[in-house]
Amino acid sequence: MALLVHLPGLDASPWVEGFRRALDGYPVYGDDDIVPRSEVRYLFAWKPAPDAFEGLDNLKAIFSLGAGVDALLRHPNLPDVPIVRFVDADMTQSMSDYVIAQVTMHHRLISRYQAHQRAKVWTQLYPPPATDIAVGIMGLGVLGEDAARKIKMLGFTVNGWSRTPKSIGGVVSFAGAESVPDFLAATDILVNLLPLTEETRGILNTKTFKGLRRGKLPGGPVVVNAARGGHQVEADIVAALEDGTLGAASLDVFEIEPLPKTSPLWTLPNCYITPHIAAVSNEANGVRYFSEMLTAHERGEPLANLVDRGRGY
Ligand code: NDP
Ligand code: OXD
Repeated sequence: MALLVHLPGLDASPWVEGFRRALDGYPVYGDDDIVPRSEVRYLFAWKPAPDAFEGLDNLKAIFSLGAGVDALLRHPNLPDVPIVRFVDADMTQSMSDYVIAQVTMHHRLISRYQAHQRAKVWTQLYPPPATDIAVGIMGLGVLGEDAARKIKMLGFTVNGWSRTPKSIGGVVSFAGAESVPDFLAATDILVNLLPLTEETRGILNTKTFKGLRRGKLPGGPVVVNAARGGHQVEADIVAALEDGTLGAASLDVFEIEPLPKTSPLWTLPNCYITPHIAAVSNEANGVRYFSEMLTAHERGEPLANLVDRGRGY
């Protein structure tokens, strides 16, 4: 029996040491160790390498460092074992913080005041009341639901779009592909918190942007993407920011990460870039969560927060 920590491209040592402390005697290996691969029962992973699963013949479960499991599900040699994704109150709070920061920044026209400040212009612009502005959240799962509730508490009108209908206090629920036009037509600030699946890839495109409500938010509708770069068609975002289809965009994730220096997104004045930090997995919480999961599973208890491979999230 053993746990293998496989985090290519990241510094895995704090996680390996954390798991060793928390699991007290249970064998924990990192990729740099000589790993007895047939003894590995649990794999803790993020963006697995092509040979990540080779020789793991006794694997019982995969633990995902991230809430999103698209990189795992894309792996051509993914073994048929349960996948547990990371669900964590601090991560949820961080994502809601990020969404609140972007939504309130765009609502209060801070982007326009920044341009005025650079030009030393004193012009009073009046943002509409929050109640007149509708925030549309795509994805009402663990992260989207919390963000929706908190944005609602700030006074905004909140629309939510999901696969199945939801009942979240004061949030207008739109469900399924057929409801997209109505959802967009009622939305000024579009926030994406969907998982990346075959159905959601490329969803942030010209057609979507043109479907958003115009006339309420000075400068035009806004898109906030904190989910995955694969959701956005970056050429369409650039064009929409340049021709006024979008007033602004806040992007935390990109088609290619790190965002290449040649990307025009870097220099567009109405594009707000952060380097995939909206909600980073907290190491102490992650070690506790997955150690407890592993220990309970070894006692014969069921795993929680399992990925549904059929749905893709
Ligand atoms: P969940 O699995 O809890 O929620 C997913 C939501 O998306 C559900 O409401 C689901 O609907 C909805 N959904 C899925 N497919 C569709 C579809 N085809 N049409 C409409 N709705 C759909 O995910 P989380 O909230 O935990 O995380 C969301 C994503 O956020 C992650 O997958 C990850 O990519 C991203 N993320 C980004 C981070 C960052 O730092 N930038 C950090 C953490 C996560 P239903 O409820 O009906 O099933
Ligand atoms: C995640 C992420 O999916 O950080 O958790 O992107």
